[in-house]
Amino acid sequence: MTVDCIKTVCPYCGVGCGLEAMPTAQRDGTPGWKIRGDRAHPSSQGMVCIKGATVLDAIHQNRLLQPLYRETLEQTFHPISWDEALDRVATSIQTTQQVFGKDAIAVYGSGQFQTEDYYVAQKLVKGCLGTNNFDANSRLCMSSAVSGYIQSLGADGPPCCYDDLELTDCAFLIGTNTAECHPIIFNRLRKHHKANPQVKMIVADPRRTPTAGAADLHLALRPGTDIDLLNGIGHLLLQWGVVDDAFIQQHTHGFEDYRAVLQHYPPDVVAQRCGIEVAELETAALYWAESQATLSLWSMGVNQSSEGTAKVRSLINLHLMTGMIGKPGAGPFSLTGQPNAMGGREAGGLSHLLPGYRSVKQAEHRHAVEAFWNLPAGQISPHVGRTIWDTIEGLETGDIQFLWIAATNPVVSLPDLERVKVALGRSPFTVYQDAYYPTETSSYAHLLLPAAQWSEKTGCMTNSERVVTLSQGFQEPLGEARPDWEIFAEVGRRLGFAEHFSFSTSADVFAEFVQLTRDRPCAMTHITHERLKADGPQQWPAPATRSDPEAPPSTRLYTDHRFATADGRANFGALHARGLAEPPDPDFPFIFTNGRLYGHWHTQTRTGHIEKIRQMHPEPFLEIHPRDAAALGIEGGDVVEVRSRRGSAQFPAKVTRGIAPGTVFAPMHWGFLWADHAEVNSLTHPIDCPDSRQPELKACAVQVINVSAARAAEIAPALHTPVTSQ
Ligand SMILES: Nc1nc2c(c(=O)[nH]1)N[C@H]1C(S)=C(S)[C@@H](COP(=O)(O)OP(=O)(O)OC[C@H]3O[C@@H](n4cnc5c(=O)[nH]c(N)nc54)[C@H](O)[C@@H]3O)O[C@H]1N2
Ligand SMILES: Nc1nc2c(c(=O)[nH]1)N[C@H]1C(S)=C(S)[C@@H](COP(=O)(O)OP(=O)(O)OC[C@H]3O[C@@H](n4cnc5c(=O)[nH]c(N)nc54)[C@H](O)[C@@H]3O)O[C@H]1N2
Ligand code: SF4
Ligand SMILES: [Mo]
Repeated sequence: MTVDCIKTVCPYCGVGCGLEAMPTAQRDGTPGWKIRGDRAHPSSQGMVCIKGATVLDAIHQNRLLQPLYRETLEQTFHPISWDEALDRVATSIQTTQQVFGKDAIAVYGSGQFQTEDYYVAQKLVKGCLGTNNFDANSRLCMSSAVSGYIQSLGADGPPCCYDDLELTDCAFLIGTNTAECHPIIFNRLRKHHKANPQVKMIVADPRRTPTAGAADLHLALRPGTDIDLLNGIGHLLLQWGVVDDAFIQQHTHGFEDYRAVLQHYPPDVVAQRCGIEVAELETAALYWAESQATLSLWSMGVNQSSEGTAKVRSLINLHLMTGMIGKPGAGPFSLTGQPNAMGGREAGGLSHLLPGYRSVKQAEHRHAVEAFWNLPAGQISPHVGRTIWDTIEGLETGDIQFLWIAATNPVVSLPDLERVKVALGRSPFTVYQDAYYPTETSSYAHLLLPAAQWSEKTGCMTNSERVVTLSQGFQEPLGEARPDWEIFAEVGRRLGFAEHFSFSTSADVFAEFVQLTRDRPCAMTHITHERLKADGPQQWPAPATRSDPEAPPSTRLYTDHRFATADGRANFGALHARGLAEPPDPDFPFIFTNGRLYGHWHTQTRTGHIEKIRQMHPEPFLEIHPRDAAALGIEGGDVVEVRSRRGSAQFPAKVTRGIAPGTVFAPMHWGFLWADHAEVNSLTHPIDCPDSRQPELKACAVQVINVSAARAAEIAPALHTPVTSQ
């Protein structure tokens, strides 16, 4: 029998490239699979980067194959049956509820869930268990974009599409290293830029990244000065009269207050605060002024900030002032980090959200969802649940007694790691559901549940341009691994909610979920697994499902300039720059920032096992400007110690003009399983944006110490060959 190729989607970044799995015979004759880009996929048109191309290489290594349990963290794990594992989870939830109350339970999920996993978890936690303590790692990633869109435009949802990459005449990239982190989006933009010399590309990033290297103008701003920069551009546009008066009058609120704020951002003040030249600022404003269609792209340099929401809104302000939204080639476009952080937002996967872009704070939203779930009125709590950092604090105080972590590795990715480790060490019961073992987080868990992963389960993922693709499974889960949604549903059944979790396939789950999107901004009632298989990827919102049949097509949002607010007008934000939560000072004189490398994915559970990628990025490093290096007597390759008020880490120095003086950078990928003492998050702090509650992972104040040659040998970060589990 011949097996056709199976269409699926890349499980790494939010570009959401289409992949095809092709059956093939391996060298020893056994059947296997190989991966290639799906030319028919509208978002990626057959392209893939190194991560997508090598994804199959890491699926079989270091997997968690069966449930493992231990009474205390000091003990070693022993295998238990699924039946016993699920009973333990259900019993522990019941006991916790009875003794400590509903809100003593917390669940921490991930933008690497499929939409079905997210949805079943929301129904279980926010519906059946009656606590909103479900948060996801998107809190560390996209939550500032979510709150910025909601406050400015009335609803979440990136308004642009990837075709805009080829239609823009000015691409403004701020706080995003698109070339390394969203490579296929960057490829599309770069081709357009190269073919059309009049098209401008501006990159605002403290580092000279490969993205910045391709730009016409690189604004190497000081970390945390984005609002100064954006208001500085606004000031000049206003001064030059580059303002769409008709758009502002008919479609917005709050321009006068914004105009008043802009008066405080004259070029000389802004340039000085940002650490750039006045001429550079003027050039950036000029490119905006000359453009008929400006497209802004942003990611973590903007979102991961104690003023993340204000940064997002300040960027959207520029688009509202110039009317650059809802038209081809223009608009504010957040690049989603994880492959399904978008689906997570649709399914309500943060502690203040409910499915269908609803909010736990709105009574009519709660009632609609309670009724749909066939739960008593008042079952969903009106209180915003704990963010993941609130949960860490809850472990410290004893308010959280049961913690369930899935598809994320917080013992690498949360800020202030030493504090996180101590808090997790105190957790009475931690369940950890992951595909791999060991990970840094498995060291802090009592019960490990083996999760089936990409290629072994079928479900939906939504990419940055609102395109939903079916990620089809094509091989059996390894060992006893099970899909996340099935595990949540099974626990729900054991807790007495048999009828609520009677799904037999993920297609059933999806069919139920999409009903909750009816007439919502993320309307996708027309999408089913069947349709995705037959017709390929689908974008939302879909006109066919709207009550208004005259509704414009869904490729771009707000083409009619009616925004998702009560009166249809967008809101300017009158926002001043506050700067970093922990600015440098004489004791901690450097700003430490951090980020990603092209080949590695986060905490390396997959990419750390791929030889080609390991060779590409053999070790962690600290980028430091030659001026700072000279002052400290540091030469390339010297081991330096970086200390913050919370912890320290050591890295070989990489002396480079690619980083702004006064700022140092290290990659985030090396947790304690991969190198000794090179964890960036031992340095970072958890202070967050008051609106989005997203922590300022991108900046903290540090000292940089040149470790003498003698000590260097002693403390050089020993690289680990990954431990093989089974
Ligand atoms: N290769 C690879 N690709 C990935 C991922 C991965 O792990 N590896 N992860 C995915 C995920 S989940 C995400 S969220 C995205 C992240 O994608 P990006 O946001 O592009 O990645 P980062 O490297 O974290 O940060 C981007 C840039 O922000 C800059 N920056 C730091 N502070 C500031 C500031 O104050 N202002 C400005 N303007 N810039 C600043 C940094 O110098 C850095 O170059 O990537 C996705 N894609
Ligand atoms: N300092 C600093 N810290 C950061 C960031 C930063 O820029 N700087 N970025 C933040 C951001 S934007 C993000 S998104 C996070 C990412 O941080 P994490 O989410 O902690 O990183 P990952 O390595 O992607 O972890 C995903 C886990 O899910 C597992 N997994 C894969 N597929 C499945 C599946 O189908 N089911 C289950 N159950 N498990 C699966 C993998 O084995 C892995 O352990 O890091 C955040 N932390
Ligand atoms: S760009 Fe992102 S989605 Fe596309 S292949 Fe690379 S990692 Fe996968
Ligand atoms: Mo992310």
